[in-house]
Amino acid sequence: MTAENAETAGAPGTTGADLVPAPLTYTPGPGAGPALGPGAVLHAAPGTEGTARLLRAFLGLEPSGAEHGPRVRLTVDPELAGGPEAYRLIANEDGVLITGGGPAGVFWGAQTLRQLAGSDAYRHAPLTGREWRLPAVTVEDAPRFAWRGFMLDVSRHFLPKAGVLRQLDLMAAHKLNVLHLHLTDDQGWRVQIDRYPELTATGAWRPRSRYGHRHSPLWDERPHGGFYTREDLREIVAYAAGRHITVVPEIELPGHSQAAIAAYPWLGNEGHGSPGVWTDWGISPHVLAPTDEVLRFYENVLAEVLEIFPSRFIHIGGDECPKDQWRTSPVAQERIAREGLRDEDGLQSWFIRHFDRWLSERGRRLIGWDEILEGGLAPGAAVSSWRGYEGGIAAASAGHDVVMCPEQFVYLDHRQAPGEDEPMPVGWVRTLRDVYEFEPVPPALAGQEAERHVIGTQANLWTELVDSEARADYQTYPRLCALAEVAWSAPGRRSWPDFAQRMTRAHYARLDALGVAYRPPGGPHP
Ligand code: TNX
Repeated sequence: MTAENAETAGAPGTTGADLVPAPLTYTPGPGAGPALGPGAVLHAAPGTEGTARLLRAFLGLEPSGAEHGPRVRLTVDPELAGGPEAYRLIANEDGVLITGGGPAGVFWGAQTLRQLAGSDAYRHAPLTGREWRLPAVTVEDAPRFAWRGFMLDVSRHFLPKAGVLRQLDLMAAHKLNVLHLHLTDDQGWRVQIDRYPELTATGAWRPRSRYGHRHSPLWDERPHGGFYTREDLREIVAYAAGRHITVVPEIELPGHSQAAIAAYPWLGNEGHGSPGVWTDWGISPHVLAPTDEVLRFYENVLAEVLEIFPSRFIHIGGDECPKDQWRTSPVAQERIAREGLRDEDGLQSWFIRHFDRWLSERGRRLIGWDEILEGGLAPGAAVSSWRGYEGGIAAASAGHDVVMCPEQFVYLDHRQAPGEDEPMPVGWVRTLRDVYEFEPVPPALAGQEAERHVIGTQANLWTELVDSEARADYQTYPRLCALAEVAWSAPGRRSWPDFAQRMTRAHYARLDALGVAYRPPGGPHP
């Protein structure tokens, strides 16, 4: 190893080269590393051409290099230990060989190569003519969890398509593979549905926002809104697929549905009229009526959603379902009696069971927030456990898949330091270290048969208070870097001091090059 390489490669025995997330193993040497010039040859096995294209763009490699000099080779070996997302990267004087268990593994290996090349490989400007000196190294790597997610709430504040594509690039750089898009809520419906144009004509717009007190910056008289067309969403899905990321859409029901009810008041309960799109925060009292017409409506909505999103999981929300309107509604009470349900909890679970069945019949799987446990979990349902571990433990123990995302650790709308100058007025503090030290498998499940039902974890960015891309960046980074390591790296590779050092030595520079408006380690005003 040359002295120059030693700096980036890290000391043997550490996680090496300041990679984030930390790989399974990192073995320096032997000999010198490659220098990749613009003419470096890039061979891509079938299925890895997309990764090759992106690598060329990251490193400014010419489309067809001369037949001499170091090579980058991308290959697939289905026998590689660790599954389709695993990879092995060997860098030596001859070049770089990335072997993936599948095309996804090759893609994650390419992300590691980009980190090895240094922060300049994250700049947007074309870098033609640049030579990249890489350390000599063998990296063996595989993800801990299959679901490594980021949830983005585009309902409370709309994020235009370009912003979503940019977030996908950032996720890919961190080996995250699930974008959970929270597309509907009380404050806005963001997905175009051909059959029901009012959902976006009316439901995508609110006249003002009322957060906090009259003088708060998020108490305004400005209209807010926007939505994605089918074409926008198809583009997002394809862009994600090119980065081995699955987009899981969320269509909320039966609560958090005021925007839909504003568009089609008959979706709501009798006597409550058109509530308009909600301009407030918190839990709206409006809830879907338990009628056959409402079920048909959401089947038709979901049918269009399935045409756009090929993901196996479809999120139907299910959280914070307000039940007061049902208590006084003759239609709801009649439904409870007719179906032999115990109470309003049973009614909530009646909705979820219906869509669990409906999605299963179409080869998809339902996932919902942990409130879907209330009144009995639908047979095929998976659970996003957000109110703590308990819902997740109950679901996993009953044989249901779980994504652990407790608000006590991974809520990105919570402030990241107690200081007065933190921009978020939310009271709870979840520091970078809190996120880093989050363990998705609680002791109650560790070593148990049910542990395998913890399929992963995700961080959730709720955007009641996040009204710009810069704010979204600030809330999300660097905490999503920590979550990425929680989701990807083996527990034995995780160490807070080591992570903090890798961040300072190398990773903040990568985020800088990417133009991410992250929270600086010293706080908002260093
Ligand atoms: C609870 S988490 C909610 C969201 C809010 C969030 C704010 C969940 C499933 N429901 O509607 O945005 O708290 O932290």
